[in-house]
Amino acid sequence: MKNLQGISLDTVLLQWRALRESIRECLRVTPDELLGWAPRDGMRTLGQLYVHFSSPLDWWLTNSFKDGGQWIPSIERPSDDKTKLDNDIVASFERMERYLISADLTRMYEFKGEQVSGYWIILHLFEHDSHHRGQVITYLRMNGINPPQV
Ligand code: NI
Repeated sequence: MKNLQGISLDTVLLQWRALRESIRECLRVTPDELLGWAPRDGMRTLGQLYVHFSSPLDWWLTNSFKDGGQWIPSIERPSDDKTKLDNDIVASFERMERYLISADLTRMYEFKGEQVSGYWIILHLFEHDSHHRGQVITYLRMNGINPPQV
């Protein structure tokens, strides 16, 4: 089986950075009045979805990678302020990049009772961003807003 660790971290970060820029573009075309909108009760609002791009990265960095930084739970972050949402999306990714530059991704970490590698975590977080960007795009289209091209 091919060893995926042969993919350089630079390649992963290049793709991930582009994904994050696309998420920021979604935020730019989101009207302020839609930040509190959700398709139905019990689902995250659009604003809460944008919070959900920064809080999980901070969670992993604080609790698993233990980079010494802070994690603020989603519920304590404002979801109605586009400038703050954008700043947090950028800051959480820059924090991840700073950590990854010197990280040993072959190291194993505990997650839900299992051992996972740093590579697994990065792939998981990339997939998480991609999944929720799709959700944001669906929300935007349901409101007649054209999302950026992927
Ligand atoms: Ni999620």
